[in-house]
Amino acid sequence: MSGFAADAMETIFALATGGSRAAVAVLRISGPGARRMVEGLAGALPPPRQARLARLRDPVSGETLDRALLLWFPGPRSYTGEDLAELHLHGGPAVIAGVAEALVAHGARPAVPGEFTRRAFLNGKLDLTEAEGVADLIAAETAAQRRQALRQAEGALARLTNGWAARLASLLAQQEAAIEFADEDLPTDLGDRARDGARALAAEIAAHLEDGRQGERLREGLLVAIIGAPNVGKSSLLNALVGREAAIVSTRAGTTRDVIEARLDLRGVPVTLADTAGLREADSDEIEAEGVRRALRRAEQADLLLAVFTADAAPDPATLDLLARRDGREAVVVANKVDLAAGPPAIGGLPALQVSARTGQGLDALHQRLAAEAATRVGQGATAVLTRPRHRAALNEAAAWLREAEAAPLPELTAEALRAALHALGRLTGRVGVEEILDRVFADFCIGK
Ligand SMILES: Nc1nc2c(ncn2[C@@H]2O[C@H](COP(=O)(O)OP(=O)(O)O)[C@@H](O)[C@H]2O)c(=O)[nH]1
Ligand SMILES: [Mg+2]
Repeated sequence: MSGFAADAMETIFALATGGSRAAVAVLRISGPGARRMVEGLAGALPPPRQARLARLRDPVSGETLDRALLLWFPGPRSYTGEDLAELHLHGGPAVIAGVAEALVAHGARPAVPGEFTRRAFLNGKLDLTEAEGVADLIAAETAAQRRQALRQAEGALARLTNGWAARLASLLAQQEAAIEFADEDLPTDLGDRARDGARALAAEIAAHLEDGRQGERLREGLLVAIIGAPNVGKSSLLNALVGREAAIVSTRAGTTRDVIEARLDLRGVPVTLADTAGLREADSDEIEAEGVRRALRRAEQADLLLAVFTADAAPDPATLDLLARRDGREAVVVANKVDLAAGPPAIGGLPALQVSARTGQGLDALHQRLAAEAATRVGQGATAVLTRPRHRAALNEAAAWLREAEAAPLPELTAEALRAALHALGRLTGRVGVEEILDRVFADFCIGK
């Protein structure tokens, strides 16, 4: 912990905007030296949270480096909780380099990735799940991802977890009271109440765990694997769906050898479409054989299979076999090349969408079908609160301890398990302070001791 204290003594700076050339670059400076450094650069600070145009000067030569907008956020009312200044510079590399050098001359150092948000966390401005939400918001590629990340950054999971932690702490307090003051004049059913409460809480947490991993899937994006025999038009369909030539199309069977992936925004849901090598025995060609192995692996990992057949030939056994063995996972079946022949209405027991990658026939319907499948799997980012495996692991652990608390044969063991459950919730938010919560709960627990 002393490392953090030493860190917090340092004043850090970083570009808040991307590194490429732009009209404006926002540079943030945070830490105890921010006031002195910005005064050194700009002369005087504007009033808190008000923008002012300022001439920034080199501390040694006095040369003007830029005319910039300056904002001042005195701690603790800032993103990091520390004194923080924002410089809206002209976005050229020489301007940025000049100001950065001047800040280093004043004793600041460049921030490491995530350091501003780390300081915000350490100063209690946000918890771990909110910090993760901020990271997700910055990475969000689609509307549904943005919605989910924003809710997370605004504390959806934090509020839920803190609510559970508060209830859990009061159960623990009751249980400990039942143990410690066993011979005093307390309600005798405190232990039962704690166990009932543990059961209810475990059920509530379990309900949130049964969300079909929607949040995690939305965050990562849905993986759709395109599978089928060589030459049925898998690569052509990928290209048609993403609207560009992402994969090479050729009359030569076995052209696609590695897995080619393209991102697609399906009505707000991010989807990775994986085009794979055609499924066939490729004993003469080692590279193609490896391509087929990769195709099968990707098909195993996929959330959804897009099985492609060609309307002008019988369905190939390898793809039919893979479809039959997809254990429970959804598959969309397509009969391609319907410009050459009418396709069968169903293949492998599933209705076959009639499409032509060449003429575009049926592609809208395919697009809609995929979007609907994606939406049922990940939603629109409006409900799920677990967005990372870390969240799931912590809640699984908490629920397991709660069940243990309920079943424990001794009051001491129930208390022990409740405490462990509380710790698991604490790790989720990064606020482990069990003792702190207990102190608070005990404080208004009326026992004359
Ligand atoms: N007539 C017709 N030809 C197609 C269609 N889709 C793809 N092809 C052709 O079929 C061949 C194989 O296509 P490709 O996308 O490389 O198939 P892949 O091996 O499954 O990836 C190419 O010559 C394509 O131009 C279609 O809908 N109609
Ligand atoms: Mg191909």
